[in-house]
Amino acid sequence: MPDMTGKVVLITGASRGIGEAAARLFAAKGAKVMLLARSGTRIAEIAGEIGENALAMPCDVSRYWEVEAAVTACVSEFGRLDVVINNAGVIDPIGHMAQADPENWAKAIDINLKGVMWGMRAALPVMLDQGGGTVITTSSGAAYGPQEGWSAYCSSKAGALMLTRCLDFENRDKGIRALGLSPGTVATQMQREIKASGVNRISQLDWSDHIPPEWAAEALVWLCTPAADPHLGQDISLRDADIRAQIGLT
Ligand code: NJP
Repeated sequence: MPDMTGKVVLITGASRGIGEAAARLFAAKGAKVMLLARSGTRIAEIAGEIGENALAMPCDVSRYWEVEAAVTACVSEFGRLDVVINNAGVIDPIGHMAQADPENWAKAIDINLKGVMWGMRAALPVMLDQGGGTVITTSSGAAYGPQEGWSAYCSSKAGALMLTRCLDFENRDKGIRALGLSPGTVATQMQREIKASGVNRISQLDWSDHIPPEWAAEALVWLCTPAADPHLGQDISLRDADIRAQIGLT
């Protein structure tokens, strides 16, 4: 079982789903956790339940200055920053490109793509000063191929994967571990929104097809261990039976 004692982990999109499960699991493994999301009351409740090793700060990842302020607060409170989980994400807007509302479409890019870059940009100076750190981005199968109605989501996730690759390319030799997690389909609010849309084959999946968010959290913890080093600069996929076995998910 990976031990995260003494590590400081900042998690975006920690108000529910994969991010909430990750905050609880990293803390259970001994880490100090900083929870970020726009729903300030909810993350404060979760941090309160976790206890003294958790802090919450409202943050919209599409605003660089809010992400930078959160990293500064994390370092000032916990003294360092070992892991960033760029997990915040949205599926909206779902719809065909011919009818896309330009502002809504751009908002998804602001969150899913620019938000990932802001997490990397804000954390890197701290991590480089410390001599290293791990940056994990919650990726998606959508980074690799189109899905009907998901042009914003697919293109933002493809871009975020390229950010992981660029981060690794520029910084691996400086101790930065850049990785992505493609979780498969997970039983969270995002899948409820996908189901409600009725668009594309993923909306037709049965709820029992989805993995629990706790599995994705286990994978995020595993990605912080040297066992994941062969995957630096890439995504791992929880659809891969060999990866699941290595993590201990059955
Ligand atoms: O979704 P959900 P998941 N600034 O909707 C936050 C990827 N993924 O846990 O701000 C800051 O329960 C939002 O908080 P709030 C997916 O693309 C999923 O499934 O309070 N935070 C909430 O905490 C995403 O990257 C599946 O609304 C913002 C969280 O994001 C990650 O997994 C499959 C924000 C979303 O929680 C977590 O998604 C896959 C902002 N501007 C990849 N906007 C899947 N579920 O099947 C949103 O391949 N958030």
